[in-house]
Amino acid sequence: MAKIKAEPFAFPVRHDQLALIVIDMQRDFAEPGGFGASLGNDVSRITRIVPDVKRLIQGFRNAGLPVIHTMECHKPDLSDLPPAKRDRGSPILRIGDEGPMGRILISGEPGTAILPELAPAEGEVIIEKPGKGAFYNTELSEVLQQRGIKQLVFAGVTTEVCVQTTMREANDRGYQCLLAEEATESYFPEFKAATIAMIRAQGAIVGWTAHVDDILESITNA
Ligand code: C5J
Repeated sequence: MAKIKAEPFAFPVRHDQLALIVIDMQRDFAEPGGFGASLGNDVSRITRIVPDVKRLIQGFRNAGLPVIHTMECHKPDLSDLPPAKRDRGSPILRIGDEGPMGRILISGEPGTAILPELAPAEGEVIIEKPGKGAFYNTELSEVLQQRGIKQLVFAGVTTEVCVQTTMREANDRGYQCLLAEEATESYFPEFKAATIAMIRAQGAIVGWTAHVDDILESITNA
């Protein structure tokens, strides 16, 4: 069995069952005027990982392996946005409000789009998700089952919110999950570090973590 160098121990990879899932690399989380900034966050932390996410995506494409993209967003009529989510906290702009990049986190708006450098290629699956986890109220389970995918490499933002939630959902559904350390980021460095530690603690209780170079070496030599 092929292995990817990982923590807390090598990841037993099956290249024929492997996909990359890129979580929420959207303008609304990475650019001034978006949702992340409206919550008071330093969004420049997010754009810094773009080159690592990009080379991971390119590596999967070059190896002919699936790349799945997710976007956190809601229907224009807000019917999939619980008031408990919309009304939480005191952001400058709430989900659905008109901002400099269009309505915040609404499907089809310019700010909701994936960053142009990481734009999905023709034929790649894009999952629009109303929750933090990508399995909740989406077609992700069916997409993975139809393609025989049983192992997921994770990239994207934010590490402790949508990435971790989706990893936990996937782990509970029987998927083996590997987080690409340089290709994920949080607005809070301490939350990223804590998430990496808790994912791989207790014998990979949620999953594995690995460096982008080690993942790329494995899929390049597949
Ligand atoms: C957040 C996400 N942080 N994509 N969304 O609200 O992690």
